[in-house]
Amino acid sequence: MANTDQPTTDSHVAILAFPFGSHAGILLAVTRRLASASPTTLFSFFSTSQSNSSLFPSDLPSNIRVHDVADGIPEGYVFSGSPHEPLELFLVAAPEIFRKAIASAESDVGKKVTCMLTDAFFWFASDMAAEMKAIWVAFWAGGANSLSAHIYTDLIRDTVCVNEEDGCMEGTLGFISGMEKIRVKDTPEGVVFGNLDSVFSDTLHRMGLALPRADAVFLNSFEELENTLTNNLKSELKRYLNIGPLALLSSTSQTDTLVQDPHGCLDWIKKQGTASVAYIGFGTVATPPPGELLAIAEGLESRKVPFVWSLKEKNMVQLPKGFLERTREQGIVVPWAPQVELLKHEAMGVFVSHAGWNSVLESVSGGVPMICRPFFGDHRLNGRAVEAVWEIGVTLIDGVFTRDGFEKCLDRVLVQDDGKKMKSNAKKLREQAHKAVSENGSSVENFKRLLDAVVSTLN
Ligand SMILES: *[C@@H]1O[C@H](CO)[C@@H](O)[C@H](O)[C@H]1NC(C)=O
Ligand SMILES: CC(=O)N[C@H]1CO[C@H](CO)[C@@H](O)[C@@H]1O
Repeated sequence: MANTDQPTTDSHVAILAFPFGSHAGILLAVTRRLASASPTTLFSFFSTSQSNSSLFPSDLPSNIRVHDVADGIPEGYVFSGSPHEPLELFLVAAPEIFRKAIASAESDVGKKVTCMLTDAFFWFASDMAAEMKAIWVAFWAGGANSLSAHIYTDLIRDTVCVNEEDGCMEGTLGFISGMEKIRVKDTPEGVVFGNLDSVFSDTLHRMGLALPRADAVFLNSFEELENTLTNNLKSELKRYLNIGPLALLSSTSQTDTLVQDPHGCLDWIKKQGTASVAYIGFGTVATPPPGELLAIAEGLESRKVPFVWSLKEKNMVQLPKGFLERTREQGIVVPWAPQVELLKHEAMGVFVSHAGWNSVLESVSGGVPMICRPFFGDHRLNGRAVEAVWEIGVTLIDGVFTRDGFEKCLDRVLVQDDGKKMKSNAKKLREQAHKAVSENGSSVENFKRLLDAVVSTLN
């Protein structure tokens, strides 16, 4: 039965979010843009209640409906403690969870789903959409390099050795157009090394095989960042749409939104010199171990670099004794920082980061060089692109902080000629990023194509 308070809808889009990390938040941001561009389309957004609660869905337009779905954790389940466990339980249960939730939403509104817009992880949406006679549009939450690593997983496995035989890890992926500078050892775990049979590795492998069947694949990036790889992926996928950087779009379209800055980071950075500040932030899922936090603190102190350090409250006790007092004039340590705004500030000199995709793109959007400390997944790949493809930063030696290693990186990026080159490369990318999201820019045109794919009714 159709409710009476529905907007008149000509199509019904089901959005299937991956309820971990930053995936659902970005998908919701894109959904908002689609919903405002197509007010007569109904968007049903599905995620777990835990994920929904962190998205603040209070001010949603009337054509977006949020639905809670189960988290896939069996009753009475005892966790073994592996960090991938909640993700894997959800992935295994996801097809049935979403099938039920979609059926219930369809009967609520009296309108069949015409498009499935899902996180790319949900490879099963390909068959599900076909059964429902709906189209499938997939959102890839990383960049082009990691997407390629998964699309070409079979080719990579067939071409290079698997599981670190023969010291082949230093070899490159030169046989994939656009990945010439990426080494085998930079690839995400589960492509050629690590556990190839885990639920997560299997999901990514199946995803790579399914995506060429998707009606469109979109991501938060811009074409000019990787021209060769863009052309390559356009030949593999039906519609390959770079629609970012979203960080630049949100600031232009929502000028009325107040920036949250509870700890006064923006007031603080205003008083600093041009390109002098180090911003240290590792996102929500990663924190370096205590020994590395110590190395960061010592490096900052010895090099006297002004800093904003975003550090979870519970980790602050691991800072060296007296560090906060001694550096009171030099920098601030805060439990949360307005990252996007900080990275846009002209005083920002270097972003010390885990090199997660959104962070990398935010740094590029601000024209800020990076020091990368990769943890897992696509971080090594992104760090490699930062260092060797775009030449806008460095990855720490052996991928971890030591006092000496961090000091050398700070010197290189902030002081030496090398760093000036990185800064100028980063500024060029920032210009291209701004162009991509301006009138007639590639990302603006791609967003129109995405809208077209999502709201066109095939049946
Ligand atoms: C965008 O494209 C249209 C149509 O080709 C053109 O008239 C307009 O001047 C362009 N705008 C910019 C900013 O290039
Ligand atoms: C439908 C909806 O908006 N769902 C929920 C998202 O999560 C919070 C917290 O669990 C709920 O209060 C919302 O109702």
